[in-house]
Amino acid sequence: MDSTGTLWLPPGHSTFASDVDFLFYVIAYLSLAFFVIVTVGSLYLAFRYRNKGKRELTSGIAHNVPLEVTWTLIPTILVFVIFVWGFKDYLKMHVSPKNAIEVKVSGQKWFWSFEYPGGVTEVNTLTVPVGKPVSLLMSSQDVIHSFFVPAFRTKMDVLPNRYTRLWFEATAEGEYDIYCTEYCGKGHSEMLGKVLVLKEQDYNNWLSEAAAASSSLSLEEYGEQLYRTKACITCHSVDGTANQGPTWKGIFGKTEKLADGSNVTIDENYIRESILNPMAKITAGYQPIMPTFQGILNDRDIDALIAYIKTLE
Ligand code: HEC
Ligand SMILES: [Cu+2]
Repeated sequence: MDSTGTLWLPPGHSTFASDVDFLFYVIAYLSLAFFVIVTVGSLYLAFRYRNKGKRELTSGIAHNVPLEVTWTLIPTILVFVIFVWGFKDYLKMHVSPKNAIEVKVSGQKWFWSFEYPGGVTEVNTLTVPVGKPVSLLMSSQDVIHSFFVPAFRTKMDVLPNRYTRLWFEATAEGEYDIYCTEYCGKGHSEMLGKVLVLKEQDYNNWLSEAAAASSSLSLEEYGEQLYRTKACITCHSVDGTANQGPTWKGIFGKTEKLADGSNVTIDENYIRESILNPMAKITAGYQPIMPTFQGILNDRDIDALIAYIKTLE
């Protein structure tokens, strides 16, 4: 949940920000309460039993069981409550969900680099979708750094020769600061980055565009890559064998028979429609089981798949 921020931290924009702030305030105010009790108590006792000039004998009290039990039990219970509460929040923050997007983070003097699924890399900007768990697998190229995103209330050391992990789920689009919080040398204070939180669709578009731009693949090669990475391969063969879906071999330009008895020519628009709205026209002899790729494949991806299909003579 979002939180409004504290005296020390900016407004929180991750799923656990409000939990962290709440527990923080509970501990801060408890400490303040005990500080007041102890300080006021000792001032009072010092004043009440100050040296008044003449010596008085005390009654020789050795102990007071109810009082001692109270001052032992109450703090013990409080400490246990804080421990269990904090431990639960700790687990929540440290065990990443299985479906998290994994980004590889590398810290080095004095910048951050990020590697996304598919091999896209970025420096000092971590681009993520809003409302999706993102898990960071982190290591350092040189000394110890620490990855801190105050707005997400999450921080983790980044070590050489070892992986550490951190995850978060951003709850609002925007740009948030990344700091290195482990003194790592001269440029430490300039080791800054940004988390760019985008709508899921924008993130997907950005990622596939970056992937297309970063690789020197031709449109056809990129299409072949999508065929394999976007699961088309599980249902469509390219060698002529029928699978759960029709083979793609030699289909471009051919006339296809549809389940309703009509015919269509397989062209760019038919392929595009088959990908975005597979239920619109069902190929004769097949079940309507193809999932829609609306929102998963962008225009460039579709162009690439069409280009790839054209190569399958
Ligand atoms: C779960 C299986 C499955 C997956 C995954 C799948 N398809 Fe299909 N696809 C089918 C089936 C079944 C048909 C035939 C029925 C229909 O038209 O919906 C089909 C039809 C098509 C057609 C029309 C072919 C023709 O001859 O009429 C195209 C084009 C197509 N799929 C492209 C794709 C692309 C591109 C992907 C991957 C991004 C993909 N499919 C993933 C099952 C699948
Ligand atoms: Cu650093």
